[in-house]
Amino acid sequence: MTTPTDRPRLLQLGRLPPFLEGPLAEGYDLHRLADEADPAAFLARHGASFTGAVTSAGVGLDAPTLAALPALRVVSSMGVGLDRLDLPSLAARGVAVGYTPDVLNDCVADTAMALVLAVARRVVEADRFVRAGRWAAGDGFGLGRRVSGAKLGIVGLGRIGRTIARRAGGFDMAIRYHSRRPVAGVDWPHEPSLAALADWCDFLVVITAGGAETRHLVNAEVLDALGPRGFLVNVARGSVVDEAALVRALAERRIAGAGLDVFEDEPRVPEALFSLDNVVLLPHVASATDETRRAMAQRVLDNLAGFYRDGRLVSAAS
Ligand code: NAP
Ligand code: 8YV
Repeated sequence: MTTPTDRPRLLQLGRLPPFLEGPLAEGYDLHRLADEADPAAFLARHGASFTGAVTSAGVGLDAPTLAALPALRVVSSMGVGLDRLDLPSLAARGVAVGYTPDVLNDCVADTAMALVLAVARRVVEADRFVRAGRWAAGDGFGLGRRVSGAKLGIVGLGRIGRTIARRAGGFDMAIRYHSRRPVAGVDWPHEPSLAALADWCDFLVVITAGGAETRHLVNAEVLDALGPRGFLVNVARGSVVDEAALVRALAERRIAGAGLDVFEDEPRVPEALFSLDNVVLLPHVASATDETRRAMAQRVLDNLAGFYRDGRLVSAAS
């Protein structure tokens, strides 16, 4: 049942935190698609009444939903990744797209460093060892690998990649990076070949954009170049790494270990990883702090407010 209102009518796709849903429901005529028993039937009847959609990086806006929203003028997405938004189709329709860059750089970079330290110093494995009573039983735990002064390769020196590099500098790490083009104004050496970067480094941290262009950028060849003393950390998108090749490389100890925040078919994680002690697995939480998620939520609201005020978003994806 829908009732006319002066407030712009917004369609909510997927779950959003209460500190975003609350203000959205106050400022807009918000409708959650997930509340509908038959979302397709709902959209067929009411799709034309929505001028805005609010979503998140992990949910995006799929083609059937976009087609069912003929009056859509703005999409506001919580997150920086744009791989689940069809930007060319949205642009062709004249739909403005807002997202939340920069406000999450610090926390995602912190998580990348947490994974570097966790896999190298075997933090999670050591915790399991203590809880299982093995320390008390007199078992030996063995040695980890030194992080300070080690070599860090960054795949994607964008906003977050640069933030990771600065943190790694604090650990006296040597830094090189790979991206399609060298980044102007930075001193870290650019490595045009990803395999060569993997061969050079001790830790390969992946923080490129997702999507078709970066699919399986980190493949079996890159993992073999990383080698049995190299660690992979992925805080970008699961699609950037050939996950089947990664599972094989980890199981066969052809790489030393991996710290993974993202997976190819989230929230499904390959079961073969569960029994490996050389991996640390996170449920896509790199930006998930109270402070950062609130800042992201605020940017979602600011993008919508700007658009409905004068057509200008604070952070427009173009
Ligand atoms: P950004 O500033 O746009 O940086 C993206 C970087 O990826 C650029 O350095 C870009 O350089 C590089 N890149 C793009 N395509 C490439 C390719 N084919 N080969 C090599 N490098 C490529 O983005 P950001 O804000 O740092 O965010 C990066 C990504 O992190 C997001 O798109 C998102 O998917 C992911 N992310 C994940 C989480 C999480 O919770 N795990 C949180 C936030 C973001 P060139 O264009 O020069 O190649
Ligand atoms: C979150 C992310 O998963 O920003 C991104 O691209 O992957 C993460 O910050 C998500 O968008 C939270 O809504």
